[in-house]
Amino acid sequence: MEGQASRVFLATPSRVKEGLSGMSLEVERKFICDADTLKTLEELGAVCVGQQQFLDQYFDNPQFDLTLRDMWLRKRKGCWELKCPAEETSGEQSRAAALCTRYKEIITLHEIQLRVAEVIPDVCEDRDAETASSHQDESWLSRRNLACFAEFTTVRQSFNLEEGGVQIDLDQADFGYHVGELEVVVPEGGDVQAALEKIERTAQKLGLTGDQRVEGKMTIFLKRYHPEHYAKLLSAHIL
Ligand code: V4E
Repeated sequence: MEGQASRVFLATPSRVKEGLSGMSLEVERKFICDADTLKTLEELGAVCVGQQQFLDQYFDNPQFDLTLRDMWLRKRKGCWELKCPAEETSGEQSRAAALCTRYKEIITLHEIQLRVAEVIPDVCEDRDAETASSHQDESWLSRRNLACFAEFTTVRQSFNLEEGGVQIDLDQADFGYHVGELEVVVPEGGDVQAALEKIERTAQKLGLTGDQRVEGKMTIFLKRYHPEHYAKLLSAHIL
């Protein structure tokens, strides 16, 4: 299986973690999944730990002020999430690390609004209104001219191998794109290098030998359906 990409995300991907004040680090590597992937997982003794379906809706303003800063605001399962680039940490010079990108994932609505406000000014004078908003109240979007630019549904199957800590997700997007992800969540200040090594070992077990970056669902979606937006992100070296 040629062609894969790794990413590091500062993240709290599970809703269960929403109450925690600390931020965790999510290390992620995409890979091409084909008809043999499930067979390989089976042969390796991988355990299916769940299947889910979710709708992702991504938001930006007409100038693409968020995505041109590599900030990805989305609504998934009724909850807001913001991914933004994280600073590089030391000791990540390996080949696996060279394939990584780093993002913080913020899931607290107020924190998301503060981050968005740093980039897009509020057209409304009443700034207090924002502090009162909820996941249901979407007036903060219009105050910043934010609208949905991409929407797709994913069916995700998740697997674990015996060596703990690496989640393997096989995603099938409703616009006909399949992609796999190897993911390790590291607590804030945790050992990123160890996570990268775990992912590398899992990648080797799966036979992922290539070192080409594999495109994510959004990249393919924009390329197909919003080529102008895609071209801007490409020339800004975001994608
Ligand atoms: C960060 C990002 C985007 C937002 C979507 O991120 P992604 O991890 O692809 O979402 P998903 O649903 O597959 O995973 P989950 O969040 O459920 O773990 S869209 C583009 N980016 C940037 C980006 C990049 N520059 N390079 C690679 C390989 N991936 C993403």
